[in-house]
Amino acid sequence: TTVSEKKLTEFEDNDQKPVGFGRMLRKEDARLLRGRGRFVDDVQLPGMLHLAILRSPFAHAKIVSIDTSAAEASPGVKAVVTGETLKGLGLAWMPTLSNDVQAVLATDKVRFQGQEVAFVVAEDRYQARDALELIDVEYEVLDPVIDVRKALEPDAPLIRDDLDGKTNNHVFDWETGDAEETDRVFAEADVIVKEDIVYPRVHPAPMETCGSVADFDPVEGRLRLWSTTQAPHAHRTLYAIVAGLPEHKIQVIAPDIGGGFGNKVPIYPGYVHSIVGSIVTGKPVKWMEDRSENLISTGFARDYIMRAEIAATREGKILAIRTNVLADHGAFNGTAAPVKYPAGFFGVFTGSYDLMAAHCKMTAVYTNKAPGGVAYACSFRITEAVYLVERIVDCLADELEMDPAELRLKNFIQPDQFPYTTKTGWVYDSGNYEPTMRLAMDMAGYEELRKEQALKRAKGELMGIGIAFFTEAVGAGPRKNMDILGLGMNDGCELRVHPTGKAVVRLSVKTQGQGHETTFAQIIAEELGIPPDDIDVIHGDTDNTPFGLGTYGSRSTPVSGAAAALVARKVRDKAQLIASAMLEVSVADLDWVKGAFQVKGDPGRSVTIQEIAFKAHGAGDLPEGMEGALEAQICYNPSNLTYPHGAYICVVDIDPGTAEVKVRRFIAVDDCGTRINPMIIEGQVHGGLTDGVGMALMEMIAFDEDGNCLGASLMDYLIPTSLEVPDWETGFTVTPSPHHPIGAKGVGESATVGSPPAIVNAVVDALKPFGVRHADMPLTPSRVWDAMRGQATPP
Ligand code: MCN
Ligand code: CUN
Repeated sequence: TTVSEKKLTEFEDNDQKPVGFGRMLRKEDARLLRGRGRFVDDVQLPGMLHLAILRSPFAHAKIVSIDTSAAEASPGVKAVVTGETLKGLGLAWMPTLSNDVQAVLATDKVRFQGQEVAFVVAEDRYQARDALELIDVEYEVLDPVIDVRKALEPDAPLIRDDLDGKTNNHVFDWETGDAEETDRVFAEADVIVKEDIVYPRVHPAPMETCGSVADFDPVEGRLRLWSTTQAPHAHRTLYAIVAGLPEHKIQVIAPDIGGGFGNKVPIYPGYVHSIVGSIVTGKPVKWMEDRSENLISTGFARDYIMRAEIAATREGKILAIRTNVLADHGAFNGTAAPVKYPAGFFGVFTGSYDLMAAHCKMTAVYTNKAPGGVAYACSFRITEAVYLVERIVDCLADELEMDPAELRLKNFIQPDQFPYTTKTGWVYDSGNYEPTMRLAMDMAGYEELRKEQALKRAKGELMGIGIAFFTEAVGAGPRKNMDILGLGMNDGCELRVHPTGKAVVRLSVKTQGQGHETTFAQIIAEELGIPPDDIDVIHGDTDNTPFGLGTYGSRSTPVSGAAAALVARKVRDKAQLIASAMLEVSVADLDWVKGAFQVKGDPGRSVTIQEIAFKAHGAGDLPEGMEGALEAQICYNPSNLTYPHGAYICVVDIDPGTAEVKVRRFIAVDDCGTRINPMIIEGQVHGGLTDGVGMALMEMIAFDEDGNCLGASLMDYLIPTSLEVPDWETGFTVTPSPHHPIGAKGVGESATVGSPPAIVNAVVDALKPFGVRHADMPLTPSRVWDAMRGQATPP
């Protein structure tokens, strides 16, 4: 071994390795840190061709003609495919995850800048790109709909004239809560505060862009597709339905994924192009986006314009919240949310507070922008919901001249109220909010910070303290009311313990960096007492894993994590029968001590799980009626979502001369129930907090009035680096989920959900001396500068 490898090994050995839950270095890092990861772009197949996509330069334009002859004659080119070609195959349109349709390649017109118009397959990537330049498309430019507020005006250009009978840009109306009751409570309230709040369009921007390698074997009629997908099984089923290929002849492989953040949930035209390309050429075909393509054409996030109103008593008892939302869905409704939840889980906008009434009315519209909507660690739009409630609660605190921490503490749902049904019908499974809030305040030294702020204010210095408290609903979801395009949201899990006591567990979810290869081994280890290093986690390959809906909405732990624990318990039950035969005592006389069955009252007589595993496969008889082997499988349908919560406190300083915001401190206390691997949880939280700094201060996908995307590179779409973020201060409380077999709740998106309001609340708090009550993200120096001068920047 080299010196560095030796060092790494020593470090691993020094780290305590739990048999079960606890801190443990990630098993996958041995591969990823040594550069041995295998990503889609690492896939090289014999004779593989390369695909490049011609994209629309216009946001809205009629396609008059396309001339591909020069491109076809270009060196190395094997195929040029347009929408017309696909139309002939019935493949020009595909369903989206929201029961809309999206063009695989544009036929009639283009509807957003960056939309797919044609593709070229060539011997190498450069030849494919060069040939794109030779495709001659004649466009007739149309007026675009860019301002979402104008999308429903009677004279607005019609975007979706492909839809039968469509006469406007309306996508859906959605309502939740009780309008009448809410109006009644508002009418009787002492205090009403109203604010227009915009959550701008942002982009998940994973380090690895999207891509695929398709390999269609015409002899066997088999398709193998390596693709950047967070949901391999759901994708496979949709390919089967769309392309009419038999599902058992399709293998979707999601190899290592370089970050997903929701960007890799939808099915993109590019994946379909690579499949068509392979069928047409008879060769494997690789498609890999560049950064600009990823930023302009793949799933965006947020883009909600929200009017928030809150009603309260003079003493600060919050009575009701109502909101009106205008949602920009882009040119195709490509949102990936459970079918019955067109606005995702936005319905949890009542937050962590015990209200008398709540109501939301939402209108979603088409615009000439890229499709998407549910992405970027959003927990199905809980990002928007939490931002709304935590911002408007701060506005109320300002109106009442109350401390924002005190106002929150006064209105929390109390521990004895759980399970708590919100006024919008969500059943919060558990929670204990005050200790979490108090811990964050203690860690921050809240009283001291307020004193420091008062002193600074007296000197004209700008310091702000922002609080956000959130409750999330994660773990979609119960089959009774949650499905994606008719597929129930449950997860399978299979576990095999080999004769020597090593095990393999097969999951239907797929990690994109969350560390599943470690934490799922830890779940099995906790249940069976087999060391995590002896348990292999197989995932991301539809041929080798059970069906399930994949990783998003922080559902892996709530759903698949439960499946893993239960499948291990099934194995343990069988192991107990074998142990009783081995020890010649009845099953009831056995105690489980982690890793072994022991005769009650006689600890000297015991058999380990490894010994049982050998017996299960070994010579000699097993108990009457028992098959050999030690394995089990399960399909888990959760009875409810899990409801993690957290208290975040942010301290900012603003330079009065440049209006630059510096995040000085950030305290994050998370409660995700039982903690499987605290190190991984901290990593998830650190990442999500960094996302929050990006969204609150830097990130926005903006458009000019012609619909040109202004954030098409990482020079223009700013994402934070280690320089913009502080040393995160994390803490935790533990309120286990009562219905989850190990009491765990999801955490993968908590910090992205909770941090933007904490940061914005801190900035607005700093700007209080200027009479500022609200300012919209991203709080760039120019926006903060405008806010200081009493000018609102148009979104
Ligand atoms: N975990 C734990 N104890 C808990 C809860 C979770 O140890 N009580 C661990 C889990 O075992 C898992 C990780 O934390 O290793 C995240 O678990 P979970 O909250 O179940 O979320 P998922 O695994 O389903 O991940 C999805 C979530 C989403 S939806 C987005 S978006 C996001 C996020 O994860 N994308 C990520 N975090 C990301 N982190 C990385 N590195 N890359 C992404 O693309
Ligand atoms: Cu909303 S992003 Mo994650 O659920 O894949």
